[in-house]
Amino acid sequence: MSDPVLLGSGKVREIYALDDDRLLLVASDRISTFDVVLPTPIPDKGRVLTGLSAFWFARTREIVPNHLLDLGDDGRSTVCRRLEMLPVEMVVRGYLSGSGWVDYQAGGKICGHELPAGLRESERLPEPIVTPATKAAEGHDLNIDEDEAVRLCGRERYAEAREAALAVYRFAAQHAEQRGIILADTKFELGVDADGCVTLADEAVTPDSSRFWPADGYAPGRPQPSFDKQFVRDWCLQTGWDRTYPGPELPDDVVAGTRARYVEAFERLTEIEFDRYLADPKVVL
Ligand code: Q0Z
Repeated sequence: MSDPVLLGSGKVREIYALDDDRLLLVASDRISTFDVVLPTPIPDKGRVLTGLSAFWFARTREIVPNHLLDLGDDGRSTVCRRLEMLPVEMVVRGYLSGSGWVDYQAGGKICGHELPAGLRESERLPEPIVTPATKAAEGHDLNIDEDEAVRLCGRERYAEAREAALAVYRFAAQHAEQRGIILADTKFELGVDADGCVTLADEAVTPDSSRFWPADGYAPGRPQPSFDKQFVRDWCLQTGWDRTYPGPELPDDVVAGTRARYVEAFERLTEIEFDRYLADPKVVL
């Protein structure tokens, strides 16, 4: 068996080929805010995200097949089935935020979905919507309407991916709400396996792919604080940072406070002590 071959790097993780059929995803402790990776890592952030993702894959595998094959003993690596990825990301939105709020304010629609008039920022939508996006080469995703997504994926493929994304969002949002966390929106990547089966891939319902809001204090009409990153964002901005590269180095108390928020999200959602995960990552499966 040969060494893993690096296939690609994201802002905060790497992807390797193990062989023709399997990949290794490795989540680092790097953190990005306002699209800039900060020079200071958050200890265990990659383990929290890997463990959470594996938790959701394990609990939704009967609803939607997924790529997960195994978890590494380091807690930050996932062995997964190599798929033919769909050329669109599936964002499911249950609340009005981010680019959805921007697009709604500009014309009452998000990716072609007509929404009721008079909705406020961060308001819960009448029902969750799927807003596909294409992966722009560098950085930002481009929202597209569902007709365009059908052209890119094929009608049947898109319909299957859409239903899969909605089903996993509904499961995770209900689970999270029962534990005091609002899953405002989340981005899924799906692929097709060797048998033509639409399969959930990449990471699932992590703080990096989603907006997690504390249910406590939720109030529409303004942006909501991020469950995981608000500490970091507030501290960075109060230094006078202009949101361009490079970001500021974080002091120890901001690192510790941010780590505690990630661990709290993990423990609330999984009901598993994070130290148990560190001792044996497979406890989430
Ligand atoms: C995921 C990405 C990362 C950079 C490719 N199961 C799969 N089969 C085929 N391709 C992928 C997957 Cl997950 C795949 N990405 C996103 C992940 C670093 C980019 F860790 N790219």
